[in-house]
Amino acid sequence: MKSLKTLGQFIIEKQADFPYAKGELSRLLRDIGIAAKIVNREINKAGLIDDILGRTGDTNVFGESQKKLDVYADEQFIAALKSGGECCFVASEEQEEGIELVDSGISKNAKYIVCIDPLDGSSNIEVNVSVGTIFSIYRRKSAVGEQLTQEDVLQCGLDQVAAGYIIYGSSTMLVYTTGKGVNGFTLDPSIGEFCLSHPNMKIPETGQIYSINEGNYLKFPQGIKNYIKYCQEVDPESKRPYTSRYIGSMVADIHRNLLLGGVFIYPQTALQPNGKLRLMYECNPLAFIIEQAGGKASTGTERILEIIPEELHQRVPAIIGNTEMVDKVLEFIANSKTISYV
Ligand code: AHM
Ligand code: MG
Repeated sequence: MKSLKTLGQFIIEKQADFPYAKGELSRLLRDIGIAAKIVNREINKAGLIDDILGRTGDTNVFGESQKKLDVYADEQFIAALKSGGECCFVASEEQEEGIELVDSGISKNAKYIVCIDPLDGSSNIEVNVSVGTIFSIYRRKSAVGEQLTQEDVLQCGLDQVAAGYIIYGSSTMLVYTTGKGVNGFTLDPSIGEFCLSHPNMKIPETGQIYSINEGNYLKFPQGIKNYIKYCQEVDPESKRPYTSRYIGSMVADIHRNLLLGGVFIYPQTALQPNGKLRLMYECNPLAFIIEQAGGKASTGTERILEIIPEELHQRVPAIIGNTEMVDKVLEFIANSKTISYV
């Protein structure tokens, strides 16, 4: 019988792969894993507790109403990063301004910056459908002791030293990369540990799943409309029509496509010229993971990981999946000549 390898054991074993001070990034990843378990516990009992489930009445920086679990997850991850002492700055989807932690005693020598969406897919919480946490880790560019700068906070996706997601689904999984492949860990609730279940994850080279909110069809650019029609055509040789699968939780949609092959698309629309999804804590970390698994991530015109961010909550269109399918979408976009929405 094979022995279980826990996330903690795996991180320590892989420390040698880290380019910088090894123990610090390990501790940071471990802290995120612990907060994930706490959040998972609350999500699992969400339907039971009126006080936890439901709206707080507050709105987040985008004017969207926040559910209590969003707020809870935000608090848990920030508290874990604060008390862990390895993170000097955290940017969260739920906070308009990033939070500097350098002054909080234990973090005064911290070298890492974390961008996090504490609970993504929040419209799915109340209906018992998978939600996720997405995180991205950078190393500060300025020296410890100096004032943090824009260059520390707004780094491009290629500078990520690690990224990951937690999917709170039929089982809870943590999937992460430090730039040397992707590994997935499933939470074993009986021992309360994430255990290595999906070593060296690779996205299949071909896929037959497309994931897009087709309700917005009329507002999509022509190239995306044409691609959707292509997916629906009957062509046994290319196994079309493809299957449409859209959960509305980006983590869950990307996770499924990572395992089965597929493309996730959230394009710009007539109403949202930059799409809906955020670069720093949604698209960049998932792009890093999918590229590390052998796939591709583009806005339609550029590689997501190469974008130089201008602001923390920047939005970008996203086309993420196995390379063959992403390339096909890009071909349709390039051939549609205009970005016309008609
Ligand atoms: P959120 O951060 O408010 O939860 O929004 C992000 C989510 C993604 O997980 C998902 O892919 C997308 O919004 C779904 O949006 P839509 O309902 O417009 O299809
Ligand atoms: Mg989100």
